[in-house]
Amino acid sequence: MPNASPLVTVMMAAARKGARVLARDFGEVENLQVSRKGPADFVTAADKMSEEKIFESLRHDRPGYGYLMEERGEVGGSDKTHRFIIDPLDGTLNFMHGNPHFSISIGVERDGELHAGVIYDLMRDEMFFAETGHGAFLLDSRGIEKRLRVPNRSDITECIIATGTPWLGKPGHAKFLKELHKVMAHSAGIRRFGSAALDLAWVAAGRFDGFWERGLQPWDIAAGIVIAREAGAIVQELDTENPNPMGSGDIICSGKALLPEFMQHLT
Ligand code: 2AM
Ligand code: CA
Repeated sequence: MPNASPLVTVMMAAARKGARVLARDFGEVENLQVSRKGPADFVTAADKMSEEKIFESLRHDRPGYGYLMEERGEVGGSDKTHRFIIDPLDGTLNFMHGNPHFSISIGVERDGELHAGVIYDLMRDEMFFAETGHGAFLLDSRGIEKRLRVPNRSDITECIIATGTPWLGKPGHAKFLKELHKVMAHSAGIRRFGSAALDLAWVAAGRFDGFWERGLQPWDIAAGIVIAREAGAIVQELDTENPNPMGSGDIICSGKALLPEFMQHLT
């Protein structure tokens, strides 16, 4: 991994430990589908165990760093300059239904700014990683590492746009339908795959040209923001253009040339 710094290497190692838990438990999910209770409790346990393994690994390698984790919440550290932001299973609903599209996302802040991120797609054995100022990379299942650069398409009619739809109990269904209506009328196609972390990584990889979603949590997007940015994408808050969408969780991301038209369809 010639392009991974010691810190990123530590984050990758932690992600692989969480992935071992998820890979084992994903194999069980299919059997559980048929039980009356369904796999929900089992999946919650897999989520928590993945997080424990990641936490244990990072705490060993970087003692003192702080944490924000989906399951455990905030854990303070003696080192006030670093904080890991962890989603131990992004795409839980896919995992629960036996759909092999989910990931582990680990971001790290330095002095309150997003600094580095890794997103691991364990079913495809694809490790996306980036560190501010050093570029974004994909280490693939053959062990080949390649630099990611977003293709700078400007014509939305040639673009695949990813999104996340609000689900049961989440506000904003009507607003989302208006946005979807506009974007699908102008773009080549819409995708909704269910892991916001991977959506951002896939924009970085040029598999999607843009992504927007509202109401996400910091752990869904922390790592993906760094990866997409380092691949040359613009990431910002929807509506305000604030460069840090972690507060509201309303995010838009695309190549620079596409952004003005893309944004126009979301207002
Ligand atoms: P999660 O799997 O960690 O929950 C997809 O729209 C994004 O929203 C995913 O990153 C997913 O992260 C998050 N999400 C949170 N609650 C969800 C739900 N009930 N259904 C679908 N996605 C959800
Ligand atoms: Ca998530």
